[in-house]
Amino acid sequence: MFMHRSGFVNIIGNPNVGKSTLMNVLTGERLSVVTAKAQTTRHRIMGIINGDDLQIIFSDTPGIIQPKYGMQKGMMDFVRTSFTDADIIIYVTDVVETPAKNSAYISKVAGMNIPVFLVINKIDLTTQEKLNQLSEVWAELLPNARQIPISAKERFNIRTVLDAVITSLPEGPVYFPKDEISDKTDRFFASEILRGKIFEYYRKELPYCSEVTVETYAEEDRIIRIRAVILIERETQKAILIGKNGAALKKTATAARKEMETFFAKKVFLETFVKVRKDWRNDKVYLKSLGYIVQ
Ligand SMILES: Nc1nc2c(ncn2[C@@H]2O[C@H](COP(=O)(O)OP(=O)(O)OP(=O)(O)O)[C@@H](O)[C@H]2O)c(=O)[nH]1
Ligand SMILES: [Mg+2]
Repeated sequence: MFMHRSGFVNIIGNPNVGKSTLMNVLTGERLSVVTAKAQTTRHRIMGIINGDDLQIIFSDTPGIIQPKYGMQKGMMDFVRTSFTDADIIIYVTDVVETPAKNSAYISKVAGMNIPVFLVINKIDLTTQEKLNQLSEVWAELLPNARQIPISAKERFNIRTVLDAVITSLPEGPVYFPKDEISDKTDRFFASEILRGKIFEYYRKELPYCSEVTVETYAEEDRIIRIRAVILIERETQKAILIGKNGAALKKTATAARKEMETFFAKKVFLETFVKVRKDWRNDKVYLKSLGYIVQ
């Protein structure tokens, strides 16, 4: 008899350990923005692998933090739901962070009744001896988890993660149409690409005070016309964002447009506008329209 297997494989862990990099290499798509800065990912982003007899729905999630703003509370709600609807958990750590950093969440993972894979990432940065020591510490913290050391950046051992997931995948329905690779829209990906460039090109708190919304996304035969608004908290940040004679924003927008053209495989016309909204990260109306408060 034909059996279809499917499930939600939720990728959880502290900021900056490489969750988004891992989801991108597992799915072979650049669905999630990766930057050197912590707290890059703000939403739950699904990346789907489809086969005739299986559907794996990975979820990339924001790094676990103590929320200070309404926006961060929303981010942690995405993490919480990812705990409750998971069929399989991939808990990501790396060779840089202190293992017991997040004891509340780690005991939560330890007590779960589903397969848990502890992925130790960035092994390109360590030695076998140090990795062995780290592995022993984790074996005490998460005794039921299968450990898989990887380097997401160098694509080392990714196949092992995928095989482990496929082996543990339960019997289940087709959750998404088989031609879909994510739950997110093109509009979302466009806004994320621009936000990623802001994370890359600006320093200090500016990236954290900014958000991007795509107000127009019009796909024509040969070109996609995108109008994006960058939301920022203060006038002083607006000046930095735009730069002298608009040079800084121009550089950022050009890099974003090029990445959009690769992502959508089409020419893109990108217009950007900057809007100052004091304390938007605590503004319920904004947070709702930006998808941080889900009802
Ligand atoms: N050396 C090394 N760096 C890596 C590896 N995987 C990811 N990185 C880097 O680690 C940084 C963070 O990667 P992300 O994938 O954005 O991490 P994340 O866990 O999604 O971070 P948040 O979204 O902020 O929670 C980036 O600079 C990556 O290039 C790896 O295997 N080795
Ligand atoms: Mg991320």
